[in-house]
Amino acid sequence: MAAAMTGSSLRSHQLWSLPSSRAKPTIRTSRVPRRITPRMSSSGDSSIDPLTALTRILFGRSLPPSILVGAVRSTWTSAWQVMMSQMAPSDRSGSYSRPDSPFRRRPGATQTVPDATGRFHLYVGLPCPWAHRTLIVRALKGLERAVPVSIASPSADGSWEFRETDTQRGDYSPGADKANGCRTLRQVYKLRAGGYDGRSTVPMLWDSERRNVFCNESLDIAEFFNSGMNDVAGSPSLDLSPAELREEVDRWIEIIYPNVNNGVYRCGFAQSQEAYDSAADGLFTTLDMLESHLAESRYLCGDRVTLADIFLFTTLIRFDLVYNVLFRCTKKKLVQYPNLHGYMRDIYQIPKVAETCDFNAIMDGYYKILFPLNPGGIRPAIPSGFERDSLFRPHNREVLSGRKRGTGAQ
Ligand SMILES: N[C@@H](CCC(=O)N[C@@H](CS)C(=O)NCC(=O)O)C(=O)O
Repeated sequence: MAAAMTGSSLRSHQLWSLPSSRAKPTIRTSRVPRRITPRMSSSGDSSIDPLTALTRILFGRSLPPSILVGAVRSTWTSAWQVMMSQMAPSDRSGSYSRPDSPFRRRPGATQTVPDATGRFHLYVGLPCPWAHRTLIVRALKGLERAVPVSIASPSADGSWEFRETDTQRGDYSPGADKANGCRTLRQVYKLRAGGYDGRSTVPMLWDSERRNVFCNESLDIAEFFNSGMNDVAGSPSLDLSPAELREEVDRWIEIIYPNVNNGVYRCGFAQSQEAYDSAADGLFTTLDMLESHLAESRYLCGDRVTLADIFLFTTLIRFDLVYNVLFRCTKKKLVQYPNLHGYMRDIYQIPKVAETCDFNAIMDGYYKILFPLNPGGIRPAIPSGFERDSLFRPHNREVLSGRKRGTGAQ
């Protein structure tokens, strides 16, 4: 095919008359402006749509007058600001400030809850990077049977709902609320004694015994899954935050959270140029630092995967798919960072991790739902380097194992 695409053959009509058994090329030719003939310049075109007809009556074939552009621009900007302040609350400088999770578990998160099979139910949505953390830790710890999951879908207004009609694709299929039979996540939150009228976010861990929200902060849920349910976990000996590395893990999390995990949101949800500039600077300075660190170290804390890696991974796997484009994290693509891209593939290839990554759900969940950022709702193509095959390419990062290293997270 490549050989067939020379300049002359692209121009040739023969390209379009391939035998029907062969795949048709999707390259289109555009109509080249032709010499004007009296017929083409006539304005009596009966096939134009009503909107085009109206604008032709109002403005002829020229652009709308600047007074109209100005009026539409200020109306749209006001509407945008209202929608943004609802979707992404910001401080006075226009910087996104993520609301705190009201149901926290730290420091009790590390306490073991005995006999916990079936007591807890996890609510997640597949596009959400915070929920994704909990799904990965649940899978790696072998908690699938002990902690059943319900997968919510984003609705048009950005809240979470359960759709019975979605086809079942195993554990990670969006569908009904299996614990409480609710239609929306908001209804589940409201079931708790005392009700609730805050944000109904995922991930949320529901305590079926006490009929209450146990926790809705991903960090706490991940820590609880790591160490609080070992008597019912399939892999109790896997420790993603071992005592000897805990300080280092926490230090990495403290660097990654504001600059990368939340940093991409601070770029995408910025409501002033200054807020965006500062978020983008923090994000890319941190990515550059991580790129150098990961040249020497297989994972963030050496040869062992920790919670810090899982937390970084769920942002990296969405980077070129979403954040680079929709959130304007444009300085570099993740594929331009060879160590970070290899590191991301290393984690993606850990058994059970790839199944938790649903690229269609991720892309739809951002491009089709975050209306103020993408009013047309058009979802771009999967960028190269992020197709499933590329992510399964060998990463060769085993060679870094066993090397002496600095801790990096100072
Ligand atoms: N701090 C929370 C953040 C969770 C969060 O913001 N989840 C988003 C989806 S990515 C959500 O459910 N938003 C719905 C809303 O704000 O109403 C965590 O890490 O668990």
